[in-house]
Amino acid sequence: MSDISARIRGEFEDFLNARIRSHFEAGSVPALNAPVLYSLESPGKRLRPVLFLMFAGYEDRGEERKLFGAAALECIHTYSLIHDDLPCMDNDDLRRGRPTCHRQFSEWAAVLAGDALNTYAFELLALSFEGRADAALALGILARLSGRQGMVSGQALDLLHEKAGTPGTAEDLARIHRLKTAALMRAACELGSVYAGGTASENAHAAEFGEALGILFQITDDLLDARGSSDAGKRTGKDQAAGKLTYPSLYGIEKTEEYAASFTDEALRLLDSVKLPGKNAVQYREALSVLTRSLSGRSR
Ligand code: GRG
Repeated sequence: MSDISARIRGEFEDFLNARIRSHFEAGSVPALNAPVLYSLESPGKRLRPVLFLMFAGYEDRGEERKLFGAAALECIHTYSLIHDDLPCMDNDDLRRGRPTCHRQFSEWAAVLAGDALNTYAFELLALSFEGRADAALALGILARLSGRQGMVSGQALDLLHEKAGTPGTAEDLARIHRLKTAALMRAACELGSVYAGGTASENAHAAEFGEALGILFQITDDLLDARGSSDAGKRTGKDQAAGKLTYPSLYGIEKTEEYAASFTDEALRLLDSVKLPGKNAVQYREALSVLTRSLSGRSR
């Protein structure tokens, strides 16, 4: 991680642990606060908020509205992890190196924590864009890409193949990756660009880069699981045991590595055409290039 990514991540983390904690607690009930904050504050890479902030031209801690927007993305991501870990889905005991939400609390608490985070994300995005003419555009992007035109549909297709044992094709796999994982990364970059007042074409370029990065991210996640080399605080070798449709299961490890290399090139090519606003633009472009190239070789 580059210095500037680490700085943004640290500042976002502080915002989450102080401002978001007190904001959430102020309007909620203790039964919900505990599982929500346990999951939200557990150590994640904060990739989606960092992407949003870079595309929004984030400069410093004083920019609370940008940080609210970034937190909206982390809330959607955290809800998806909580629900994905439930016994009826992936049935995981460990997440981010800690017991999963339903293990630490209960299934009902985990379902409700996910529900609360899902809706809270829209509350935060509304705060972020309050008073702006493009607020409805922003809310619509997050709703679509986290829902029926993105993550939830991707999860449904993924589980259909896994649970029903329906054999999947290369097209099915590409679609699942694009919807389940890449859609939220797309939303992060696109919403950042919208926040910065990007034109329709600038927003589209940001979205395309985010999607390519997300696809690359999922392929490398599958590779880590297949190689059993993840230290990401979760079990590995799980995909194969569950009969999941993944790049390694469809193409084998070597071919998957070739795909990862070509998606890296594709994401870097798309990065050349994005507009990054603000005084940190040059550093952000370099940081995004480092991030893209490091995904193929990552260990977490
Ligand atoms: C339950 C509606 C619903 C959706 C679940 C995102 C997702 C969809 C499931 C998670 C399954 C999974 C492990 C997907 C791989 C890609 C991914 C999102 C990994 C986790 O993201 P990281 O590595 O996590 O950014 P951290 O913990 O760093 O935030």
